[in-house]
Amino acid sequence: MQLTQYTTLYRIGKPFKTGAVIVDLENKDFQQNDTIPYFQVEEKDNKINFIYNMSKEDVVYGLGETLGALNKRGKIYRFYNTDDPEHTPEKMSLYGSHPFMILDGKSTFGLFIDYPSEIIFDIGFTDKDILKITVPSKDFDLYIFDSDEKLSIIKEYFNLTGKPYIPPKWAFGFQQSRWSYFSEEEVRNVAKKFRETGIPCDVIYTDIDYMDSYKVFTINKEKFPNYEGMVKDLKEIGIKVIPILDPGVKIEKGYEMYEEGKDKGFFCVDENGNDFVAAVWPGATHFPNFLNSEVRRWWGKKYKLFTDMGIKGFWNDMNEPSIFYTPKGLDNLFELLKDLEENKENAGIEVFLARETLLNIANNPEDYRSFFHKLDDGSLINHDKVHNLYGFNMTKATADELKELNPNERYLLLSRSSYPGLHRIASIWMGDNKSWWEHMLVNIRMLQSLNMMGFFYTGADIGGFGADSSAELVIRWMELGAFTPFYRNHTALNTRPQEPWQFDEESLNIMRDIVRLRYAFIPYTYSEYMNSVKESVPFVKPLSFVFEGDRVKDIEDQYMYGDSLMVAPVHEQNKKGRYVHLPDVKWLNWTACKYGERNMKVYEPGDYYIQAYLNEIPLFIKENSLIVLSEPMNYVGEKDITELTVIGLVSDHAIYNYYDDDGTTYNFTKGEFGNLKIDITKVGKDFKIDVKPYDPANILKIKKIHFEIYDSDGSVIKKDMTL
Ligand code: MIG
Repeated sequence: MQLTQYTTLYRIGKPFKTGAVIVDLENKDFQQNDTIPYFQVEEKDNKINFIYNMSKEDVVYGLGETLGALNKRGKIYRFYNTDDPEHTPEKMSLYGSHPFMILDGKSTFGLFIDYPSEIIFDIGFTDKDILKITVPSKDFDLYIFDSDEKLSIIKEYFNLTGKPYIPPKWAFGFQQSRWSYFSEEEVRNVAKKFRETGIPCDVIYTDIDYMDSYKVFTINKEKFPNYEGMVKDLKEIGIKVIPILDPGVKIEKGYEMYEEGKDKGFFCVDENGNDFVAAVWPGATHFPNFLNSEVRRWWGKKYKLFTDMGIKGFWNDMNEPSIFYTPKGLDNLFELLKDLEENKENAGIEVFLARETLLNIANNPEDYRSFFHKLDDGSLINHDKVHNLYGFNMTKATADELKELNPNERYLLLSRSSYPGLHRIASIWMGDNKSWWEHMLVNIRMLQSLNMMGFFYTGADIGGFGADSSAELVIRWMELGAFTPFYRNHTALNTRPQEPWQFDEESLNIMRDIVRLRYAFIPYTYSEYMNSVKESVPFVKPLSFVFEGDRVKDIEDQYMYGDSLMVAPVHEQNKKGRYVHLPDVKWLNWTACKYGERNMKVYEPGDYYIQAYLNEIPLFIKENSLIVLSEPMNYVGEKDITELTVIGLVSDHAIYNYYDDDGTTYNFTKGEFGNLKIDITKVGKDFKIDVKPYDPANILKIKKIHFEIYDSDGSVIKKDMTL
């Protein structure tokens, strides 16, 4: 892969090889008195600070899975992967670390720090005009992307770290989950219910309760007497089953994973060389040492339990790694409680201290400093130094083995924890959000920031994970989710059920329409996704990546979904519409409800209040661009797509590059894909339509195209074309 002139690597010390990058750039070894562009460099207390004076107009983009605004100014972000189920605005860390940002304003440049432990970005929080990046280490790689173009910086970042992961096409279908479906019967019933209610669905997840005592790579035979049969039967109706996997291996004599891991020395060790103990779901566990390639191979082979059943999707959870407590942490707590009990007559502040200790017993920084990884060269490294790589390497174990088993077959693979580079082999969902309206906005912003990092295939738990949800919230979130690549309704233990039929008849009908609309959009979504990966352009883009000017920089709750469609979800309670900014060009407003019902109106650029009742989501097609739709189906690939509907607002000329392939293999890399170059030119009051197919491998089954082309005055011409 060729990188252009404007990416420079500044190597500081002897960095750990993280696996984030796929090219070795010639580095500029950084010496004490060297300078790097844009930043003032300061060495203090074994930390290196990079300081930049921001101008008023500077906007900071990126940083992937972080809370707060899309413009990252005004907040501190701390990269140290953590399992925090309370995504409240002040939080600085989540499950993944993505230290890549773009500053756009007076100057424009990009920066990526390849360092797998704590990094702090203070972006105008402590001092409103100062960007201060702190790395508490003298061994890391710093990349500066010196370009004025945000999209070229991103392209360069993808050249450096690799292209985004491509899931199978069915991964764009609707997915249902809950913690937990407790039995085989329950899973089968959920599947049946989707087909009975006519709501399309492609995937159902089984959360931790399918396991025997939370032991990874086991199945609870009482609750799931025939997991394999369930997988096969559901496949018959187009539903794929995806199991969850946790890294912690239960300490239990006779349990294969435990015995093998112990015998082979595959677990992380403590300072005395004993297998490190941390408690997670199964109680006391050992953590596999995923930073070692032999361990990764061992772990990867275990997925065979599922791949033998025909399972093609996996969900790697808890891999920050999440720690509920360690024996040491628990002992500290008991000591404190004992003191408390002895002095209970006078207990005051001690109660609060005990409470704090109890809360901090999970994911305690000290615990992360107290275990070690044996690397391939036999050396030991403290976990803290490579903390952010744990989930990446667990997921690498999965991906490598899936590729080994079936080199030409795509898989759906989600990880909760991540680091740059993971985006090449898998993707992430946004973790444990809540059934809060505020978290819809978080979802919309994070979707854009994650796409900048190459996590194109992502989304949040639709309806919210923690807390109970209302019908209205689930409906609005189902609308938003219909326009995110990963579309999964999921909720936590003991929360109100939120499958589409759990509310009332009217809500069910609305949700059916939404999911069907999603499926009608799959030809467009898939085509745009594949084109985005090919072109190295984010699939979801902020408006400010497409349009110029200050106004669009403030728009964070509307986004481009592919090149032609702008989505403006309603994310507030009790609203019957919302304000929408329409930049620069004319837009075709399709505030959509049902794929077949189109009440389209042409809008001039400007700001509008757009009406959108509960069953409607505001969608806008950009002037001189096109979208393609098909009839919805029960699941992706249920039927061949033989007819397409092409919709657009053409005031001049529009081209659409419709792409499709077999959806399950990598044969597209050998030219086995189909293309329709749809070219529409306005001629007087009419349109000239030209469609050029490229289809050497006979992928396309399209026989007929319905055109529905709007003129800037709102008039429409409909034509059919037979291929
Ligand atoms: O601590 O497996 O983010 O999606 O349902 C909770 C149970 C553990 C966290 C995941 C969530 C999943 C849950 N897990």
